[in-house]
Amino acid sequence: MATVTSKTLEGALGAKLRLNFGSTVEEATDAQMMKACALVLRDMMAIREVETKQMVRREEKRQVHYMSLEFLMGRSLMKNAYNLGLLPQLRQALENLGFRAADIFELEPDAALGNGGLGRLAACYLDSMTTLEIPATGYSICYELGLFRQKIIEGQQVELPDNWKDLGDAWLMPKPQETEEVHFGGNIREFWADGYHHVVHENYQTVLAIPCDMEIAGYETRHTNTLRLWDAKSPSPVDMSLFSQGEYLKATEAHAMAEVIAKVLYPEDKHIEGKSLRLKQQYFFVSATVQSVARRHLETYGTLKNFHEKNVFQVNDTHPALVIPELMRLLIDDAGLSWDEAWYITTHSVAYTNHTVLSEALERWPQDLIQRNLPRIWQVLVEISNRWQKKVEDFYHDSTKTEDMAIIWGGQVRMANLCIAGGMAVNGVSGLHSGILKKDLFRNAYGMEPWKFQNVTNGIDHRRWLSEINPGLDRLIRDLAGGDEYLLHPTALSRLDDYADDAEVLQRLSEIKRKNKEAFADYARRTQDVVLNPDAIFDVQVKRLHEYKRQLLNALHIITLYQQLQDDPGRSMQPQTFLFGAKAAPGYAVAKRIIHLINSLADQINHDPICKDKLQVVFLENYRVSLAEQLIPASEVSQQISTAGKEASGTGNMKFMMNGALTVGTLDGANVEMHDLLGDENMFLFGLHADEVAELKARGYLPQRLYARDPILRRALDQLKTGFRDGVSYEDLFARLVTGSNCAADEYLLLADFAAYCAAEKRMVETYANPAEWNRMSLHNIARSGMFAADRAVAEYADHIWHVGHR
Ligand code: 26V
Repeated sequence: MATVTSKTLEGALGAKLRLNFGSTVEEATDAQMMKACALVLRDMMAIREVETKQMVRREEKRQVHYMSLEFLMGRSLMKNAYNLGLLPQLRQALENLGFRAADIFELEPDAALGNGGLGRLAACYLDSMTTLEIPATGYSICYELGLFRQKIIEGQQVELPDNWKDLGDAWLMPKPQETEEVHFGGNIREFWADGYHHVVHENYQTVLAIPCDMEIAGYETRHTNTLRLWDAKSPSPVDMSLFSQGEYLKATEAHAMAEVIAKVLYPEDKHIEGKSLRLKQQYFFVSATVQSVARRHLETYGTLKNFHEKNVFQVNDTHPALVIPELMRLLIDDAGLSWDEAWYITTHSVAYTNHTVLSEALERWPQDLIQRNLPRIWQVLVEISNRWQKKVEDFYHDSTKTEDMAIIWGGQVRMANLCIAGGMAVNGVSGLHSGILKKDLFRNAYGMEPWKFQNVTNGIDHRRWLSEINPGLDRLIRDLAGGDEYLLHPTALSRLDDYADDAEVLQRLSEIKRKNKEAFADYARRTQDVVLNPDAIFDVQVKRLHEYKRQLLNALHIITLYQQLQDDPGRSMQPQTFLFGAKAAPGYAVAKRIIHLINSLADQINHDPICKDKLQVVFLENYRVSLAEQLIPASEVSQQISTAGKEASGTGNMKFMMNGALTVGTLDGANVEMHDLLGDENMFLFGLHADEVAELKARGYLPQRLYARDPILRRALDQLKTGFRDGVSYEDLFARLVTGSNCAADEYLLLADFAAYCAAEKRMVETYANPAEWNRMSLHNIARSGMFAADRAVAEYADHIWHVGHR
């Protein structure tokens, strides 16, 4: 392709504005300009996408189908321009046309089609799969409303709808000619004819699945992949037979049922509710995907018998688990294969990643829900379950193991066991987590089929999460570590270690951080209406709000610091600014109370003159990808303080490390691997280890004792009861930690880790007083972070699970 200059882009943008909005450059609003930019880049990617598809077909390559109910994409304009190598030209073109590039970028809404880590991981992997030139497609639902927008009103979370498509749909390309039909309800008729057993699904309701494709550009490659988002439509606006009988409302029911499927992303990320709509979402996107992949395969190869050689479905947690019975159904009912042939193909084309060990998040569906909504899938599940159960019995001859490994049991369908039975690989997302799967959660399955179990430690898109969002640091790395080599070879970052004692380099690093802090303070003033003190340590905890992540432990420590300051208001101290960002699932009452508490505490501290220039607490509203992109480069301390054994991996931890923040953390998830790379001396580790947590719980954990014994802890906890100047008492949170109510007190062992946490924070602050030491540690963190690039993780999937080649 001819080189694209800013002039070419100016011409293309002008033309788009005329053709799509009937507007001149002078008349165009920022929003129109943002859309025009998206459309111009989309055109370029569309051409490449066609070429990529032709190549994949011609060379008969094996393809990866990454199935996930969530893709937390965030913004795409800057990212796509960056990957296409056009970011400087686009900036220039916008300025030349009289627009502020930064304003245009900031106008783009986040595509928040995900809750948190699991969805963001899928987005990072799409980037890496494309950059590594792996033929891959992501599949999900084209939710009309993404994750809710959070407002804080009087200290409390209020949820507002996220209408992202108003502007964000510029990236979507509807492909109505590739619509699939998905069938719900009805009944199954079976009969014998011509010596064959026939199965017919009758009286079902049809929902149309219409693909809306989003192109994914790779970095320094023409290879282009697709994120296929299925939109749900009813085949007819009304049921004419009911309509003509005068049943007007009833006539529109099917229509409403169909279209509600793609209405909204479920905002619960750690708790499953057996909701029929959620099941319908899952089957809708699974069935549409399997049909569309099989259709393309048939077009290319004329048979499905080699399906597993050319396709692999990666299922992101169990949410797409119905891919297993759906593929079986299609191979048997539609393609006429035998059960054994179909099972061989299925169990050689599905791989499962587990993302949590929390029992409340393990999917189990009431069997009657499946029976009613998916009658044919239910039959297939029963057969899979029976055969699996027999295999387990023959292997173990142990009824407790049969029960533990069962797929259908006690009126429920257990999706993780289905994935283990029907998949060729099962992996966890960090060394510790994969070990827990083998030793604990899935120990019996591991005992029977150990070869299926693997680990792939998570990774992040370092081009987005370092180079794109932290241009100052990017420049330093290019100067020191071999130019842009690290962008495709992230371990080149390790060359930074050569400069550990170079005072000039360390000085530059600290100036970059200082600039980023000032830039964030500016952003926070504009968008959050808070004034941050850039002389203070930026100590940050941003992630979904969950008790196991222990935001409340962070808050208790801050209460202690405040109480110490009250005892001695003249005390000189290193100023600290504690920043929080977190959304709580709307139905998770305790999480919402913790948000309220943090806001009450912030209100108290920020209004107390003794805290001026010493202590500050800020709850950032509406934490999301685009806010993370501003905040992380400015952060100095990364709080990763989950109860050991609970956080499967964490990926925020990696983003902070890569941007030179130092971690205060427990030995949990990928923190363990960070610690392996960094040693005790380059992070602030504290707290019980995973095995100690288990032992303590087995012995009988008594938080009341800690409350009685430790006066500092007791005083902080008592403050929860008293509350703060807004007069709200947090006695309920106190009870949850100390006395327990309907559950055991302090499930996540905050009290057990409190003293160690305070000590770690103290070490951190002491180290901060020595800038040379701090900057050296920061540089070392960046240097060691290459291991956490998604490119490494995706290459491991490609080599050990998918068996596909890559760049
Ligand atoms: C569960 C459910 C239950 C039903 C409603 C919707 C929903 C959505 C998500 C989930 C599973 C959440 C699991 C999850 O997000 N795990 C996170 O995955 C990250 C990527 O592997 C990992 O870094 C985090 O440690 C882990 O908590």
